[in-house]
Amino acid sequence: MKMLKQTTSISLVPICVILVHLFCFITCDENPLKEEAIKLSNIHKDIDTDRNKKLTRQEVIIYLVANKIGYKPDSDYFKDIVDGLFDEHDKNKDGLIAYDEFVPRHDEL
Ligand SMILES: [Ca+2]
Ligand SMILES: [Ca+2]
Repeated sequence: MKMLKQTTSISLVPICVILVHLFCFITCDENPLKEEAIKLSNIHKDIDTDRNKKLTRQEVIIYLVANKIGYKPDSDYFKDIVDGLFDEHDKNKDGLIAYDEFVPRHDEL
């Protein structure tokens, strides 16, 4: 009777990644990056009204209007905010901001 260790799922992840995660978990109790990730995660959930983990321009616009960011939807300033958001976060340029594009990868919530 052999005791088999369950290593199948862990072996898919490079050990160094696990070590980095552990190191962060132990040493960075008040990690500002983690707080930032949690904030971004909540913002993403707030904007994502249909809960498909992807933000469309329409969802972003509704959110900005609801929070009175950018004053008027037809203003250039408002358009700049939306364009800026998609320029920054839509990394694969598919016109949607996926959860993984918006929230830093190291913090898997
Ligand atoms: Ca959505
Ligand atoms: Ca995208």
